[in-house]
Amino acid sequence: MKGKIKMNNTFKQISDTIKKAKNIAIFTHINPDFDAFGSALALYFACKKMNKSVSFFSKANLTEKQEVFIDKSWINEICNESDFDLFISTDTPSKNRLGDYGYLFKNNNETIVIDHHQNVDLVGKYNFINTSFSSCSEIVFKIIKALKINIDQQIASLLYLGLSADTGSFMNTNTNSCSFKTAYELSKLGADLAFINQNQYRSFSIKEIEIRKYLYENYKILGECAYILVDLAALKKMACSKADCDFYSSELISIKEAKYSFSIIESNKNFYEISMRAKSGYSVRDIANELGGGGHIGAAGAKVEAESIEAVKDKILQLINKR
Ligand SMILES: [Mn+2]
Repeated sequence: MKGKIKMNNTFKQISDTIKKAKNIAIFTHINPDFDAFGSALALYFACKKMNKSVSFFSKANLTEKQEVFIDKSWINEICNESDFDLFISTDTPSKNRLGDYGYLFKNNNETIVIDHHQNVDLVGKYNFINTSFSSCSEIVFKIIKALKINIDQQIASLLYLGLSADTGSFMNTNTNSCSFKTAYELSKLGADLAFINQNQYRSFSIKEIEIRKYLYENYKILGECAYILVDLAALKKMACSKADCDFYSSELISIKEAKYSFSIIESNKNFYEISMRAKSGYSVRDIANELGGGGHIGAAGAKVEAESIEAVKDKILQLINKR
C-alpha cells in the first residue's frame, strides 16, 4: 500500500461505527463487477436487518447477467450528502474509481473504506484494506459477523457471488485457503450455489454467444501476449455495452501460449478502458500502474485517453516487452 494510508481498524471498531450510524450510504466502484455489487449489497441488507436507514448508490447500467442477481430497486443514483451520517465504500481503491461519489470521502465526513485492492487514494476515517483477501466480499463477511446479525440466504448468496466472481470460481491465482473457508461458511449459511453457478457460468443468451464470437474471431496473439481491441463501432455492431465485454481479458489468458492478456475497449470517443490478466508468476499490476490504473498482480486495469486504439495497444505491448 502507498504511504499515506492509515492503519487498519479492527472489525469491532468498524462494526461499532456502523451500529452507531442512523443513515448510511454505501458505494462501490464504477463499472461494478459481482464482487463490487456483492460486497456493497450484502452490507446494505445487513444494515437493513439492523433497521438502519440505508441506501446503495451506483450509476451503473446492469448487464444482462447482472440483472439475474441484482434488482434495480436496490440501487439509487442521486445522493444528498446531508441525508447521511455515514459513508461506506467497498471494493474501491481510489476516489476516481468511485466516480461522481468520490468527493463524499473527505475528512469531515464519517467514512469507512473496505477493500482488497492496493490502495491509491481512497482513505476513510475507518479502514479495512487488505490485499491478501481474494475478494472484498470476504472482508464484508467478517464485518457482518462482527455486527452479530443473522446472515440469511440473500446475504450469504450475495457474498458468495462476489467471492466466486473475484476468484474466477476458485481458479484465479488469488484463490487461497481463506477463500475456501469463506465458501464453506457461506454455503452452510444457505448461499444458493446451484443458482449462482448455473447463472454465472453456465448460462449464455444468444447475444452473449455473439459477443463471444467477436472475441474468437478478432483476438490477436503476439509473442506471449493475447489481446483484443473493441472500438465504438464494434460495440455498436454487437449492440452491447463495454461491461458485456469485460470478460474478454480473462477469457484470453486461458490461451495456453499466453502469459499476458489484455482487452482495450473504447468507452467514449478516444477514451479507452484497459483490462489485463497475467498467468501465475507474471504481473500486470505494474503495467497498469504505469498507465495510471491499478489492481492486482494477476488482474489489473486502467483508463486512458489516446488518439487511437492502436496507439494504446502499442504502448501496452511496449510495456510488456520491456520486462
Ligand atoms: Mn473485488
